[in-house]
Amino acid sequence: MISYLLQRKSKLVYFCVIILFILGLQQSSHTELVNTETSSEKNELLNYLNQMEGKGILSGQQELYNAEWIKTNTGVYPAIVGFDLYNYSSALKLENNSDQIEQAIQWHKKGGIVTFCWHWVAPNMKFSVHREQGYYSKYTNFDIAYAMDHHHSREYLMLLKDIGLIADQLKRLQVAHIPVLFRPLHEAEGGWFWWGSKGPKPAIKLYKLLYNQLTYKYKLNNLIWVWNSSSPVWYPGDRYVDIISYDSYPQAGDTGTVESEYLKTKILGHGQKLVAMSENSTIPDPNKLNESDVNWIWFMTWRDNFLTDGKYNSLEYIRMVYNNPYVITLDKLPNVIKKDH
Ligand SMILES: *[C@@H]1O[C@H](CO)[C@@H](O)[C@H](O)[C@H]1NC(C)=O
Ligand SMILES: *[C@@H]1O[C@H](CO)[C@@H](O)[C@H](O)[C@H]1NC(C)=O
Ligand SMILES: *[C@@H]1O[C@H](CO)[C@@H](O)[C@H](O)[C@H]1NC(C)=O
Ligand SMILES: CC(=O)N[C@H]1CO[C@H](CO)[C@@H](O)[C@@H]1O
Repeated sequence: MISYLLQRKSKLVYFCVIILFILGLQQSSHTELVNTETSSEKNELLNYLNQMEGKGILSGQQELYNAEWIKTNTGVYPAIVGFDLYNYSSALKLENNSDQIEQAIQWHKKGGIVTFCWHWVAPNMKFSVHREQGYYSKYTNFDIAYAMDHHHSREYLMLLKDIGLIADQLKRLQVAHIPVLFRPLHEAEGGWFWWGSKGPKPAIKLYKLLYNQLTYKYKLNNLIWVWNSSSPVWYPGDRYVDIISYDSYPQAGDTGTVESEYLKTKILGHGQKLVAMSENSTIPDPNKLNESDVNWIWFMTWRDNFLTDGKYNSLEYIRMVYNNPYVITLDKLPNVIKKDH
């Protein structure tokens, strides 16, 4: 009998712990800054995102010209525009022939939020016909595991050099007081990009190298670090990540809230990290999001056909989304983000 009671009791305790955990998830969702020496712009943006959790979803679109398409077709701009450091990869030998930084500055002057990913062309890509797609594992023999285990190797030094080039570019944004939602080494766990091709260990090592170099060597304090994986084995750790994101490519036209991935991602950050849908084909229905406890902080539709082909998102649906009260568009961003510098 006593043991029966004890059993009952321990079940009750167990139950309470779970409830407390769930409550904790809802109450304490508050992203601590991973890097303490941060710019005030970064703090303000992160504070704003924390405030908005569960109250709305920020709209995002990859590429400024696609954001212009949204303005033309819906009457409003998205809150976030996504850019790519791709063309600054040293292997492309473009000698700074990219205007993504200029475009980002222009977007910030309009009051918008900036996010960057980096389709990092493997630094040893030379005269291959596939050089321009040298971020795919299948087009490069760059061995990230070897590089990360041999700090005197040519490969490792190449990585350091590329990180330096990127730092120069990101520094231009820091000088212009622009906080950046920075999402490097995205989709690592897919394995289709070279930084993920040798499994989680070297990918995490590279992510930490990137973090430490940009933060401590190059003193960048305007980056909000966004990690793209909901898998625990790929997670670099709370100290290196501000926001966790999931890239969602559902069946065309599936407007669900993607709840299970949301929960997985939320638990990975111990309930403490904001969760974003960093790439998105079909946009989740804001009305369903408002009714649910699925609090993606932003969505970002990938470029061109994902936005405009009418299959992933019909024009009528895009108009509904962008004019929905739950969706934060550029005109709804507070003045604190829209500072003129
Ligand atoms: C990279 O540069 C090429 C050539 O200038 C341009 O067509 C392309 O849009 C650029 N891509 C990105 C992501 O900046
Ligand atoms: C590329 O841009 C960086 C940062 O603005 C600059 O330091 C560097 O000299 C440029 N390189 C060339 C070849 O123009
Ligand atoms: C969310 O739904 C509630 C209940 O239907 C509604 O009152 C509220 O206006 C909605 N909020 C937004 C921001 O859409
Ligand atoms: C975490 C996370 O979201 N990881 C995702 C990153 O993107 C790839 C490709 O979309 C997904 O497969 C991962 O699950």
